[in-house]
Amino acid sequence: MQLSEVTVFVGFFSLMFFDLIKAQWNTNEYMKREHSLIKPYQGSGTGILHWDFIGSTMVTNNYIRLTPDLQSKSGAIWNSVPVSVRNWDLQVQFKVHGKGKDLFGDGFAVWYSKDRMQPGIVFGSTDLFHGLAVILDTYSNHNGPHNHQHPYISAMINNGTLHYDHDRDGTHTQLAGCEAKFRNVDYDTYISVKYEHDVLTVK
Ligand SMILES: [Ca+2]
Repeated sequence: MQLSEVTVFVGFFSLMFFDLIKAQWNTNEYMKREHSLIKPYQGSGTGILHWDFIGSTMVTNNYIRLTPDLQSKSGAIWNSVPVSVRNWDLQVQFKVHGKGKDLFGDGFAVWYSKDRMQPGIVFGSTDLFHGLAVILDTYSNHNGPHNHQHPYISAMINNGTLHYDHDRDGTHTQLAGCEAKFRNVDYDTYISVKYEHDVLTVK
């Protein structure tokens, strides 16, 4: 993967009621302000410095909601500053909740991609993307063979030639994945994505 040599952006996307409470980007223990979302998100102006949002995304002082608890909604928030460091480490604090008992939304993804602000069918961004997607899939389409439960977290790398297949929940293009129970829980969930010395670690 040659991500350090291209211009990449960070984005978050969801098709569900999702609150992004905090997102931080660390490089060698040094937080990069231009890649971080820090409270209060909304200052005196209407925008967020270094971040752009589209679709149903709503920003308040305390949280960023990608989508409301309604059908067929999508939203995204993208960092507007290209990433120039080779090794990086980011954390996202989030909550996935709604009025439904169990099923709501398709999921969301943390994007490290060249294809910024391009709404599409793959968790709010474009198919045939360039870069990395860490996908938090909450809906089991499961029309093909796989035996994991949902929610399911997986990583996918693309050079613009691979299609994400929702019918198979992306399993044939994933690098790896695991189940994680983050839907409709009372507490916030944290995900850590680290890319260091060509090794990707998601916790
Ligand atoms: Ca799915």
